[in-house]
Amino acid sequence: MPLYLGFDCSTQGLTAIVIEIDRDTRRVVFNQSLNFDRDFPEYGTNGGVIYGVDGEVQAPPAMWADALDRMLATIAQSAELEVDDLRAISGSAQQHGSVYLNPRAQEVLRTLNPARKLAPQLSTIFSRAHSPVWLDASTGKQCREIADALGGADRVAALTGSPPCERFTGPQIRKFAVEQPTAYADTARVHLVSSYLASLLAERDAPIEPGDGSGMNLMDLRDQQWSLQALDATAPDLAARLPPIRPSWEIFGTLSPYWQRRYALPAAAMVPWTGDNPSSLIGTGIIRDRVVAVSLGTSDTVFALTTEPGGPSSHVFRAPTGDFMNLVCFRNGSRAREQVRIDYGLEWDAVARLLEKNPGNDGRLMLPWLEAESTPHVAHAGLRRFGFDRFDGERNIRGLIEGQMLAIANHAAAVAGAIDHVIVTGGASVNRAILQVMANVFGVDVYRLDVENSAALGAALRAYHAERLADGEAISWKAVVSGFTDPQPGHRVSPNLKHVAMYAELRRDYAMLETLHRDRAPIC
Ligand code: ADP
Ligand code: XUL
Repeated sequence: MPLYLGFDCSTQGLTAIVIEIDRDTRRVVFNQSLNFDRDFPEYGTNGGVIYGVDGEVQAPPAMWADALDRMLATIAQSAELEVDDLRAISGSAQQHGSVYLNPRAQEVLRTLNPARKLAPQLSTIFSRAHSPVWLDASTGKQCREIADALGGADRVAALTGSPPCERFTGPQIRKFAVEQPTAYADTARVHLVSSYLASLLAERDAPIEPGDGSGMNLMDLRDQQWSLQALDATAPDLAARLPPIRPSWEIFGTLSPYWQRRYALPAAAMVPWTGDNPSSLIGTGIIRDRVVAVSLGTSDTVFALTTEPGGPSSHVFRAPTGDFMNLVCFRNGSRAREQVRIDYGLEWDAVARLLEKNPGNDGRLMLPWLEAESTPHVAHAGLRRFGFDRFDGERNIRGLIEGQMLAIANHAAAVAGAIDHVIVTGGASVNRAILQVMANVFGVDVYRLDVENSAALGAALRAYHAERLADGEAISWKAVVSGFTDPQPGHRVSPNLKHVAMYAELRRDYAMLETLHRDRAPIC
């Protein structure tokens, strides 16, 4: 029975999902994750990343390669899988992060020794040892320079889908080119995390896919090609250093001989990798109007499909369907929730009881900006409490989670307009009490999906879609996602009407506070 493999290399770990599809069967047959901190302690990460000075946040690209190697070993050894039936592979990765390869990389990738582990063989290929990732907020200066060169932040947004943003790849590349010109000169390729990992599987340069390419401030959103203007405003000779942009569903190679020999895997078709959010758009089955997806991962994101770009959303990306997607991203997601939980010494079930005990927190609000925030832009980190202090554990926990849900619901209006229901995914989506707050705040039903990692599922579904197209079957997206992403009544959380009006009032209060306390001159 045909198998399709999807990876998701997120901030904190690597997940792989294998789906089995034929005429009568559609099911997930493998779903496992590795956690970077726990399973790869030798890289010294905290939440998958390494915090530096002045807002710098990076991660070792060798760690991602190591995780890929270990996961493929597990897949190859899995008793449940007939790996010979593996037809196609795709993946997704945290967006915006970049990997810098030197001119020797191509040759090293072509001559990998299947008897040896992958990561040590890559030790000579990087022109920059660590990759800047989406949590990095160190490029405000470069954002302003790019905006100035292109006629203002609005012009950059009209061209690339987003104003210059600190975490986006273009400003990150500019900073590297200016501050480390020798290392930049020794860079032959700048990959996204997604296209880097795809290249490791194919042993050749993988293309960048338009969904993830939209998170760079470098791609012309409409024609889905590099914008030469944006490239010029960013760094010298950048065009020669970027891989081509190719359609999301265009097969670009096969699983390389290294992996075939190392783990006795077949020459499965390689489908371009995308970003975790565009991939989740597929993995949550968002192919309808008036539905918005909320991902409660390391970041919290809200996104929805749209056929035309425009409107007030802070980011417009290309979707892997060829349409567009609106997105907002909150930097203070699961890490902030996890931190307050630990600070007040509670397990998740105790957090749930607190949320249920006193919805609305007696009107006490918190702006949940434990770290610098991206929506709205807030450079100065720190929780802002109104009407309580840090010693009141219950109010702090409710204040943070309710504050996050109020922010998500308020900003969702820019992403999707009117909303009939919400699909929720990501690590925190298993927490029903959080989903109840979300349903009460939105005032609509919230559905959790069977498969919690919608990015990896989306990648497996994209692999299936591309392989079917290549085989001459004009398959629709509805047919692709059917049976995997249908909201189940048992997973529905409905708003409690007793609380909806109260939260509607709190949403207005929260929006006012946010306006008062956000940065006056936002970068992004
Ligand atoms: P990412 O894909 O961004 O790496 P995940 O979507 O896997 O992240 O989510 C990981 C997060 O899920 C953890 O940081 C953790 O705080 C959160 N999480 C796990 N279990 C729960 C729970 N029961 N309630 C709330 N949050 C949870
Ligand atoms: C989106 C964003 C994050 C990362 C990590 O713009 O920065 O959601 O993709 O998940």
